[in-house]
Amino acid sequence: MYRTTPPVIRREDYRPAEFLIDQADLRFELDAGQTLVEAELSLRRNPAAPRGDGDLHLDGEQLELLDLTLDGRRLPPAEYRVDEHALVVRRVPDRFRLRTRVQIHPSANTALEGLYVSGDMLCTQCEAEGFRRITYFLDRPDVMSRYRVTLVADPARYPVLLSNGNPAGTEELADGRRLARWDDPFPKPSYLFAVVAGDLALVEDRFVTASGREIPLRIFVEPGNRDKCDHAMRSLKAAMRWDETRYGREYDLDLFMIVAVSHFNMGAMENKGLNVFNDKFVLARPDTATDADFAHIEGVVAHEYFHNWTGNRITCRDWFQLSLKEGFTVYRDQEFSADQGSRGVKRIEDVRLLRSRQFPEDAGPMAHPVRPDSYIEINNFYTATVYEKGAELVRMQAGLLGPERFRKGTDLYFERFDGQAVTTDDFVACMEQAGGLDLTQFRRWYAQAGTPVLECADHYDADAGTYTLEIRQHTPATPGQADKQPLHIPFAVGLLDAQGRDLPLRLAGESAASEPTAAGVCTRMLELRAPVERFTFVGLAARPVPSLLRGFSAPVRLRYPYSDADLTFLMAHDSDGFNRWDAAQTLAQRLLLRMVEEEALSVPDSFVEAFRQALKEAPVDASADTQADPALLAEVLTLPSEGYLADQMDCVDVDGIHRARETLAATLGALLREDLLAVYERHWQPGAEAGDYDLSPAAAGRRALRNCVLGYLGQAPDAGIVALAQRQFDTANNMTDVIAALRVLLEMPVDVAGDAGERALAAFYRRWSQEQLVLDKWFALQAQSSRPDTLARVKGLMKHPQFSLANPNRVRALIGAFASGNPLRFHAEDGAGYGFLADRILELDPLNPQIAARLLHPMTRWRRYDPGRQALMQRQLERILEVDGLSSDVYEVVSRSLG
Ligand code: 0A1
Ligand code: ZN
Repeated sequence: MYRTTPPVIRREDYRPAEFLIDQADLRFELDAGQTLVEAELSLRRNPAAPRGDGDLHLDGEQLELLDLTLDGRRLPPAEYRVDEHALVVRRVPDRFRLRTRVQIHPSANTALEGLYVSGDMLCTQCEAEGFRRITYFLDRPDVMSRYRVTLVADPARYPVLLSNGNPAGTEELADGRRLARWDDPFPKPSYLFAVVAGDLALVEDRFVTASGREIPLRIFVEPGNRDKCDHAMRSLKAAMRWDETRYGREYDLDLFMIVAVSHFNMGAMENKGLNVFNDKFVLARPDTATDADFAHIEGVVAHEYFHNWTGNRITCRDWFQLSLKEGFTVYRDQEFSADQGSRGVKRIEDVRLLRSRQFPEDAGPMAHPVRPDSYIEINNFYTATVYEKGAELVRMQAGLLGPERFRKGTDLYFERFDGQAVTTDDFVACMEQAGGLDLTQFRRWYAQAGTPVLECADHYDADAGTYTLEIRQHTPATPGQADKQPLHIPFAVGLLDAQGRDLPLRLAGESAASEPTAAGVCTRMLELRAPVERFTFVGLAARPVPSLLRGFSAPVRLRYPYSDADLTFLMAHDSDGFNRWDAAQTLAQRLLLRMVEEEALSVPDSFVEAFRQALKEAPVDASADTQADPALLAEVLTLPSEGYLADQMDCVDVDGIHRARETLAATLGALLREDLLAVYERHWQPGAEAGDYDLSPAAAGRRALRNCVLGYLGQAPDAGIVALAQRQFDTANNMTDVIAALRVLLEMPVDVAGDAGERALAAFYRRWSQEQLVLDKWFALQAQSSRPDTLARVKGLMKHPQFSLANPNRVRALIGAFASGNPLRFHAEDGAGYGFLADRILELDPLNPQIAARLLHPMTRWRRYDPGRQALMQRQLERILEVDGLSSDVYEVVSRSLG
């Protein structure tokens, strides 16, 4: 907690550690109230580091030091000193053993960093700097040690005792306690350390690796959740196989474990051999989890597993290199998920997330490069930029190299750096070498913040049969980075003829054209380097329609003066599924932004007809990545979100955006009623709903389409539509359909639906009041309601017996869903939403600074609103900043946003 300004950590100040810890032997006497931690560390001077003052500085926070010996000699107070952040041992030898004994208090740990209590269990979270709350250590990722761990606890409370690595025996002690030993043969940084103790239920399976080793797979959950682990286990096995076939990476320990905990700040954590998960990314049954939940579980389980190679075997030199492991691992999990279901839909979802989270971040006060230059609190840098933009940088390199050379590059990376702590630059160097490319200019992507803007213009010369594309790039200034350099940008392009077919592509100076593939696709990867680039295609008998930035080949904002007719044409014909979707989004976005400007604007017939056409073609069965895929069609029919529209405006008109979206949806719902009902009924299979539930991507796609259609019908409701939603709510056997129906019922006006929404909500609560993850949905639905009394309702729910500030999932479900998921009500003109959020942040900060800082985000972009709202948000931010003893987490976010 800081009274004065907390220190800034800078990348340029990186120095190798003066000491290394080769071996760490830890003994825990575990108890919720107080735990004793004894550490015996084998230290030596780092030959690669210059000699410092001769003292050893170990990180340590909130530890009570009970005992300290060096090579067996108890140290007198004159030979060491302890402060709030460190233990300094004076004049140590070049090689020695240091033994510390400390006491810590898990049940008092509300920050959920270090060793803490979740429900009835004890667990740890050490990334980024939580290990220093467990014992004195060199708590930095470039110090990699071998750990041997002994856990001692009361077997009645903590029968299961887990740590990293391989089990090394258990003992029953004379005093009735149980002892368990764990040995991790792979050197690792302290942030990957983990301990779990509890009365846990076990689900076990096996995986045989490529080289024939049989690995037990164990998922530990709270008793009562054993029936919700199938999907996580299936995902884990699929991820293990995928990493072998796609990257040649085999699992290395004798055992792999996942533990699901109910109190967790983030999604999950890749601790070596012992991944600890927020239980929402493990537990799922069709009746408790939606298709989106199932997809997230698959992605997160894979992500954490993939970290075993990209993060654990090869880790980060320092926290500025966080994207080394996160960007690459997100890219890997995205590709894995793409291979499990529809590749086209997955790309759309990923880009939607990038545009709705990362683009605004890159355009706001928290903008930072993928490899940041400085931070106050590293926990604030687990961002969409480091993760999602970082993944796009890896994707671009994979695209520039092509699959074979990219695989050579990753093989080289694993071979060269196994067991080391390295930098993003080391990664790029491997790609450069294996690809035989010069990525000097590409490296700027890691150093430069902000989303590049590409302005495209074109010219068709009928006489010469040439078509010239001119592309200008510029990157807007971001805090601390006024001038930007041009980037190396892969820019995928196709040209369509009047029938919508891909044309063969030949650039001026080339002897032959590239021809469309058997599937009719002809895409050319252009590479932009200069601020302005021109490309001339030859041999074109007529003016083509360009399909630009296919597959979203680079994380940029594209500007090209498409006519509405061009967009409608691309939406119907583009061979690139992503661009078909993007054309529909651009069309809808343009119309919506015009409707925001002109309140009375009516929806053009052409727009309604484009939707009608898409609905008419709606098929029953999925065939991946074609127009005929119901999941893809659902994406095409989904209007851009309020947040995304806000990001397109210079001054956000909260009410205008909401009104425009509602008006457009209601118009479509009314004018297309028959077509929508036809699609709904075609995909409504009462037999299937009552009987077996189908989790396949195809079935999930049908549900997505049907629920999208129901959403439109619900915007223009009558008694028939109310009955339809009611029937779905009452009879559906899966959470996807139940929640979709409930959302529609809740949003319908009372004069049409009566109290159907409230009754459904109450029934939902009665059914699920004991299932915490389902209850989170109940809280979130109410917090996201567009009803005028939502804030009052949220305040009421804070007093609900099942609400607790101590559980991050619950806080996110209520406060987070309101502040980030309900722009209309959060940004109410009177500022009540802002005052409410500031109060909650001040309440949470002393308990859990990470969660408090994350909740702040919707307020950090205050400058983008009208003067009235700006002033109201600014006042709340200033009010927060005035408080004594703010955490460094909240201090950094608030001071940056005001700065
Ligand atoms: N490395 C994890 C994310 C994570 C980061 C920080 C945490 O605590 C502050 C917890 C988890 C991942 O990428 O999955
Ligand atoms: Zn990760």
